[in-house]
Amino acid sequence: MNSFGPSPDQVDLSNCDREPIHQLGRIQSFGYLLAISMDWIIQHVSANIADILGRRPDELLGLPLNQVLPLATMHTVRGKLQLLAPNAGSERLFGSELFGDGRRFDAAIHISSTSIVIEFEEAREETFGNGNPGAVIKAMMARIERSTTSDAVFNECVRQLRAVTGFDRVMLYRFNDSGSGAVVAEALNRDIEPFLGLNYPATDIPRQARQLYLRNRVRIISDVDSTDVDIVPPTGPTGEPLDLSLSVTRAVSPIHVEYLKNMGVSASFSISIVIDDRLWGLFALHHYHPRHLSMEMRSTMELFGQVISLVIEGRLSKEMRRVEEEARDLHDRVVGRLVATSPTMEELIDFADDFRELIHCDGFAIWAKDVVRTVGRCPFPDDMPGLTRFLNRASASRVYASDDLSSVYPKAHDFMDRAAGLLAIPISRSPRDYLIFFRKEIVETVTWAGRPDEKPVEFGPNGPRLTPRKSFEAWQETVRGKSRPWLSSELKAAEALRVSILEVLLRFNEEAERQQT
Ligand code: BLA
Repeated sequence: MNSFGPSPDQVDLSNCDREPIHQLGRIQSFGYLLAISMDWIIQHVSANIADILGRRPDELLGLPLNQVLPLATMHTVRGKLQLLAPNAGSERLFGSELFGDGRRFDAAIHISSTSIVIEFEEAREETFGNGNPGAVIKAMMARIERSTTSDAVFNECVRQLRAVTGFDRVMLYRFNDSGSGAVVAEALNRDIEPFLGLNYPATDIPRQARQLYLRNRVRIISDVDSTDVDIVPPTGPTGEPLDLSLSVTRAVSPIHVEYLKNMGVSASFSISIVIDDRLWGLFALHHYHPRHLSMEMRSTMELFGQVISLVIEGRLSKEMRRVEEEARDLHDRVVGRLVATSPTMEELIDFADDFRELIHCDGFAIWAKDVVRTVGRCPFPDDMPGLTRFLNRASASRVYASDDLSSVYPKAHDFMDRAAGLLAIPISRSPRDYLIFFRKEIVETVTWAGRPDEKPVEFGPNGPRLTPRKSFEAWQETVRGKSRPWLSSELKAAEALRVSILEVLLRFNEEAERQQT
């Protein structure tokens, strides 16, 4: 490790989003790197460069590139550079005889600040089944497109990825709005423990790593036990280490290496799923032995990631439209029944099942004229007067929802074991009456996906936190006292219900008044 890599006393589990993982000054040992200035003078090389060029770093630094690469390769590199848009990843070359001596290499070329970075890997024969990269993607997509629901798409993706790459475990992580995430699909070797359903905190993939995975959409870590290769010299003319954000051979954060080692994983490959410029999720592939994928295979999987991002986006928006349509139909049916039955405020409780179909919850209550009626799991009746006084202050005649009630209404700690989140619909003017939907604590509703008899692992210098089981426990801490969030589609349904109920009740009240006069 050179002097710019983080030392264990600089980076720990509490500040890992400050680790400069794009400037570690090292690459993985399967790669070779040359960085040249805009006037084609060699500024940096990887310490292993002699293995392919036969000349040591000190013999190469400061030389013009055309004294190292044959003319034809110089032309090719220039051509690729013209195709590069700023900040737009790297241009690639596969299986080329770059040094004019019969050996074949893959290369990736990109611009990093004021340097041109060329990374080389020995070209390997990759098996693409019977076809070529295009045929692989076409066959994968043919199967995936047949899946009708988004869950079926997720499952087919992980199955296809496992078949094509041969990794032991393929997971799809989906991030939620708070940055934490869950394994929503998994395909694995029969004798390993499943992680399906596992939740983990946002910090497991720190902010700067997510930003990198947006810019550089695939990430290979081919052997956690191999020794990284230093880039020499460690800093450039500006005094900064080379920025490896767009590099395809970038060395891995020691914290993440330890995480993988604690899990017994030797190789990892991830593919970003980007929707609306946001990192929506990641395919994470694990192998229990070292495993490298050729640059061509990684590029093929990068294309798969781009195509599948569009497919998932399309499926999700179609499903969202369907959910909204169903909610509208259901709403119309419920309101139709309300109009037909003309219930009093107290009799609205007979519609509990209808309301709960519209907005899913664990408990439902109606607070009307200072009396509470409940169905399912709700706070105790004694808790209700205080809660409704809180709602009178908080809700300002609108729908009010919180998935973390005790943070805004501390007395909710008293009934957190029954209800951690609430959505309230005011249905009269003051003193207010409400329909209230309650949800229980998340921690109670999810469980660790793994087997309790999981073999203990030996922990590295950063301790036991860096395993999925301990991460899961850390995640549980972050969601203690919270309920499943109220989705924007549910808030919309609640607002529509509020307006309809007010209209219906108002109409009945007016008619009742008219009949009395
Ligand atoms: C990266 N962390 C990652 C990645 C995943 C996870 C999938 C992407 C890189 C890869 O594919 O290996 C997280 N992997 C998981 C989780 C499971 C899993 C949750 O298999 C559960 C089954 N990681 C931590 C903590 C820190 C951390 C506490 O858990 C920081 C202190 C850091 N994770 C970290 C860093 C990266 C990372 C720095 C980026 C690695 C890189 O690209 O260099």
